[in-house]
Amino acid sequence: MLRRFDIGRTGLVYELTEGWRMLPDPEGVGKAEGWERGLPEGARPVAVPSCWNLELDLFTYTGDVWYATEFLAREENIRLVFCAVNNECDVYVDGIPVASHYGAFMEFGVDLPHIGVGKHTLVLRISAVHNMLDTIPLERTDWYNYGGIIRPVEVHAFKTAAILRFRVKYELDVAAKSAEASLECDLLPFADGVTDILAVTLLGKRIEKKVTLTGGEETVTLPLGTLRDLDLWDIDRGNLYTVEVSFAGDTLRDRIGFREFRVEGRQLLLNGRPVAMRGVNRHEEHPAHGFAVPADLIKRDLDIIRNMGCNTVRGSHYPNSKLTLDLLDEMGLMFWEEIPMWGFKAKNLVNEKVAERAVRMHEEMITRDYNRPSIVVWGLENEAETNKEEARGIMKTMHDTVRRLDPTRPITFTSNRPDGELCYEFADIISVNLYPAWYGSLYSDIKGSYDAWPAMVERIAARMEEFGAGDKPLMLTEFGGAAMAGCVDPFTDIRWTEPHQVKIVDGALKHLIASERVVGTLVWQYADCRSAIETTMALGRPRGFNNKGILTEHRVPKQAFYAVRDRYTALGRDGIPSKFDIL
Ligand code: ADA
Repeated sequence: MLRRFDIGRTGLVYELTEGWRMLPDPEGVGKAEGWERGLPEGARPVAVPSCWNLELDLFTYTGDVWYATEFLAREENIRLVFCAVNNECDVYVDGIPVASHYGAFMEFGVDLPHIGVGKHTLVLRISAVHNMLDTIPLERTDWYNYGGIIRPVEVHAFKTAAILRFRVKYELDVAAKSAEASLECDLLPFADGVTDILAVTLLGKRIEKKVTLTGGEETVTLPLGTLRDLDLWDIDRGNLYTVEVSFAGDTLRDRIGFREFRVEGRQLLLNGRPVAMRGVNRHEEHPAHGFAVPADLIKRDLDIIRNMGCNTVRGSHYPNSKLTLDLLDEMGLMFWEEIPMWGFKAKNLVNEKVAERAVRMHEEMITRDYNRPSIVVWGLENEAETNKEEARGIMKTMHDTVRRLDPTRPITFTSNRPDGELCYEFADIISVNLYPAWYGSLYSDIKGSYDAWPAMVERIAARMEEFGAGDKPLMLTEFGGAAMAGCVDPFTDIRWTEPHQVKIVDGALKHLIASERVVGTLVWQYADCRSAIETTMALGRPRGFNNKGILTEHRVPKQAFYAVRDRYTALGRDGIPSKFDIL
């Protein structure tokens, strides 16, 4: 299944799932031996999408792996869309290098003009080697970086031009339920001087403009006028509208939703009403599938999350699949999207390659997802050394990039060093991750107690004031503790037991929900996930897993799940506690 709706392409579009073979290349001989023209004996059949670290002999392998298959071009011009490849890859078509791409979780397209109708070979060299200097993510993360073609490969076919994508931009008048809208469309001609009518259909209206394309890719803007009688997108109300664009024999559809999400003083407003983000952090991962999580499991995750009373999901720590976003849009769940920049130190933050890669990742993420009503905030990074002067340069660059590409959505990043934070000015919403009663090193003077939160919030708020961010909204975006499923001990304060996890998570929610200063709580984490080997060694991760899930990796609830569900479902769907709520 490509999407949850028909994207309407006139030319053939299909997912390239058949005929794949793969071959690890630990010695790096593939290029010298000409594997780009076809894989030698020994290549094994493989399903795509998939993760090679789930093959038993490749459980910890990160080096080069080659993949090959054939595709059928039913038109003269083809665009291959790689929904995500982890991490670095070279793409060869009919033995010729056509593209290279860096960065997992990011979609990229490869245009093959005039490739000609018929069968063609496709070969990829993929490497999932990460380091501790300039890769995003670094080698050390708290998730497992499964290598492979982790999301589908799509084949799109065109006659004379391609509608690559479009963005619908609008100014919403919430009270009047109307919007002043325009469309920005990226077009790619496959011949010189393609002239045709660019036509947009939305809400029964058809708007046209004559367009002539002379060179390469071009962005065309079209005013859509005032759109009236809109059913707004909102929490639990996935009101979506289909936009259809056609040009030069190609058609493309996307869905949009109209909503206003903004920051006003210390509050978050959705369609003019104060809301609090209540949710979980979710890795798009499963031990049997790695990152190639199947559609039914994604749907199940989101059903569980909504039934738990959440109105928000944080896509920690990377852009999620298009299918996940389709479902979030439909279900009326708010989403936080970020790039996989995790735990960067000062020396990484001043590295030029890191800055260049981070900017490109933000561009790719926003290019793919601009139209998504469910995405309400962009996250710049997670837990970097933003208390050091060295962080300010890259944080400003990333902030300015995101703001330029999307002036409408608030920007945030997560800080785990609120005492000395130097980058609050690059966030519209202040997001803090803290693990009292679990790690306990930060704020150690008030550590250990499950009731430390009111004092901690006061202290964070005081520091925000001091750093000029006193009037910004504050969210607690990670807190929690680990439990081994089924581990129950009569002495409930013992680490790794389920009751101990309940005390930590429930204790946090009790205080944070009651705090007028805090407008968001995101529990770490939705489900247990496999961790990186380096983190397992450094931080102690029994089973090699991050066990802070309130469900197991197989989505079996732990006791903490019920505690979170009770806290969240007691709130209205806007997440705001009633004044009469008693702790
Ligand atoms: C951090 C990080 C998470 C996870 C968590 C933990 O806050 O952002 O990805 O590693 O700590 O479990 O320690």
